[in-house]
Amino acid sequence: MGIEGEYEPSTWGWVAEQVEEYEASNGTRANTLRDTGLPIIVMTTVGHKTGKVRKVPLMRVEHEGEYAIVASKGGAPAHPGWYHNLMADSHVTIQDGPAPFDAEVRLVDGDERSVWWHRSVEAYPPYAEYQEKAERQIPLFIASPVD
Ligand code: F42
Repeated sequence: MGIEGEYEPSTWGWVAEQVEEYEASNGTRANTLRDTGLPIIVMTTVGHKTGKVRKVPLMRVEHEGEYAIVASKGGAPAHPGWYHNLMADSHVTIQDGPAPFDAEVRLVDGDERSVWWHRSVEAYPPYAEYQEKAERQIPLFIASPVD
């Protein structure tokens, strides 16, 4: 099914460049966060206000084919813009390697969130610092592939 429409790159240059190089290389380049060497994925959403296609690199937190989507924005006080896109429309595409696939996201809480939060911090330890810094609970979605 995919997501179609006009792509609007992020206003953050380093983010837009990472997406561009990741897609151009089918995920073989720009597939880690800067100098951390830790792997990323690229999630595509539709802007709930603009209708434009939005692409966000995120840390790769995978478990049995599902992915954590951690709306940390580096511990910023406000949720990232894409959080609102996911709340309005749960359909996304995820690229983790050469080909994107369709997925549905759902916001999780309670025990389920705890389990995935631990997995997320294991994959990318700075999430713990971001949570301490942020005066909000960092939203965590799970993305599950759909046919
Ligand atoms: N961000 C995370 O939150 N978690 C991660 O694990 C993460 C990892 C990561 C790895 C590599 C990398 O390059 C970036 C990484 N980021 C991570 C940053 C992430 O990719 C996003 O850039 C970041 O979360 C900020 O998202 P944002 O949507 O707030 O982006 C800003 C800069 C932006 O470009 N915003 C747009 C704008 O014009 O300001 C709006 C985008 C948008 O979706 N607009 C909606 C629309 O309708 O089009 C409206 C949204 C609304 O506010 O209601």
